[in-house]
Amino acid sequence: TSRVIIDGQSVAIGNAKNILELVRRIGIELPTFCYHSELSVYGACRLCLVEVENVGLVASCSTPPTDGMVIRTNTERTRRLRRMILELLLANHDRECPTCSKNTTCKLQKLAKQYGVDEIRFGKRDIKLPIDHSSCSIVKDPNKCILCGDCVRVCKEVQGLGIWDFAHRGSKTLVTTAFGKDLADVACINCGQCVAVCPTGALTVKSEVEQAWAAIHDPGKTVVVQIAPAVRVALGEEFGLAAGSAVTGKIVAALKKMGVDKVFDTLFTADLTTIEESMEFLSRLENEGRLPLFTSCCPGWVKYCEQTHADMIDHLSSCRSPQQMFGSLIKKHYAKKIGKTPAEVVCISVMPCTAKKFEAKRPEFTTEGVYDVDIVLTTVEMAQMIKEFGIVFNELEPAGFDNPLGMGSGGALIFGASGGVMESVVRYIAGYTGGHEVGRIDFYPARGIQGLKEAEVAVNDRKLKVAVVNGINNAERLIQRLKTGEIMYHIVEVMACPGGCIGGGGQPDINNTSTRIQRLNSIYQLDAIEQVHKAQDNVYVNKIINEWLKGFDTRTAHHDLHTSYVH
Ligand code: HC1
Ligand code: SF4
Repeated sequence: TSRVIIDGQSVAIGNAKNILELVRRIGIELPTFCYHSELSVYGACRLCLVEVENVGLVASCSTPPTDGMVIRTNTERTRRLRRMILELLLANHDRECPTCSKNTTCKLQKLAKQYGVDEIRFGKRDIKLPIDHSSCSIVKDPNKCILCGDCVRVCKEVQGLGIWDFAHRGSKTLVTTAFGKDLADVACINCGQCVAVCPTGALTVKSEVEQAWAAIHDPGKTVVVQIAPAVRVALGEEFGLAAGSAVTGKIVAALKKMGVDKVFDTLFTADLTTIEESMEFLSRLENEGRLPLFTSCCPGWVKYCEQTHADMIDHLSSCRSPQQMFGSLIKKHYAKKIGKTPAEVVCISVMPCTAKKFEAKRPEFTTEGVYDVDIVLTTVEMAQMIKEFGIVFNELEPAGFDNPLGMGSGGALIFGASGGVMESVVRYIAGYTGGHEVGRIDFYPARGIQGLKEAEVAVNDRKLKVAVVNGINNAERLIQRLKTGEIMYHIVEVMACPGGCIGGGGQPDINNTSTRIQRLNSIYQLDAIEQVHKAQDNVYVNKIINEWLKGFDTRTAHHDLHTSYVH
């Protein structure tokens, strides 16, 4: 077998694509801004350079290993050059670290410290480019961009959108949108994947923390919070817990300490979504309606479908997402029950997602002139508030959700992972059409972080073909095959983020496949121990729908739980 020698140690090349992978294998972490194992190799930042005997300095990320290579990772020259690169980047950088939202999580800051860069010998940049605040989800500060191109590649390669690209040359080079338009005016679906890979404060999530504190501190407001499925298996990482640690009860306890009035669960309306979407599917199936049915929970996917495949909008389920069904129930019904107007109740959601901020601001999701969901906090923003309040999170005693919207099935919980909506619908349909108790249904073909999953499921005498995709690039490929007639499905679940909501742009570090897998496994473990397995077994959902909406399939239910799309 072919081998190389790295720092005196012999290493088999195996299937390594580049030297960097081999260096990692021997337990050495080389610095890099632009290398992500799941994206194409760009080789621009040069920080990962190593010395190869008889060759000289090479970027380890873009150099394939060859038999007999003798490599040194740390030499006088690599050290000097790495520090120089960092110094030059800092010289051209807006050095506002203490007030930057990436302070302490910025990679440039971290590496400057790690490599002992304590002085910058070059002048300070004097130009200040305008900051783009136009998007509901993302803030772009070009003054902090180091041109690593990570955002360019993730948007192109994972989402197939290509919102970002390099413009101009030399010292004027910028990463920007087409024609330098505001982010709100381009086809960005707000998924936040570019924010997640950005090593500095150039791309950040638009924070709604201030609005949340203002609502909590306003005695005239009743503050109601919903917590999304994927948040509970990720937030703990912000407090040093292992990836996938389930911290549901601690999040509820923290919110209660902060003084919010009610803590409810998005799982409640995820069950409602399963029921509504399954009924919609069965009706389309019986009445030869538009199939495949596309799921509509993911606002990034919905925006993509609207802007790119207007001819396929009729395939989208008319169901509002669980977040928006929740907001609708709160503003249209719960407020009245507690004797308040919709404006007096502030609905906050805690989501793993940056696109949910955009979804909440869609004009159709309002009641009596106020938004159904007023504030959307990401998992990271929630953690920030817990830290700011001084709550010792890891020592919190878990607390339970409030009623009546605090209860959800295992089927609702798995919404947080790619394939979960599909599995939940399958659980419903199999139970519903069978007409008798069917017990637990574990639909394994829908599980896992793969970009495309396909399966067949037998319901009564029919075979249903289903597909699950995550990543818009994968969705686009599937749509092309649907359009040519090469494939046919009955239901297609689409989530924009790799792995589904567990890998959402609002979660703590998602640049790591094993983290995503751990969160996903944790979701299914929680589902396995959940007593209530299927949406239809959630008695609270049945009770509320009958009391508040006068039953399923009524005019009120249709009006409050469904939506229409922009052609
Ligand atoms: Fe998701 Fe959903 S599962 S979209 O992935 O349908 O954000 O977690 O809350 O709305 O339930 C996100 C997660 C979330 C909705 C639900
Ligand atoms: Fe692309 Fe998503 Fe970033 Fe928008 S948020 S620019 S769609 S990666």
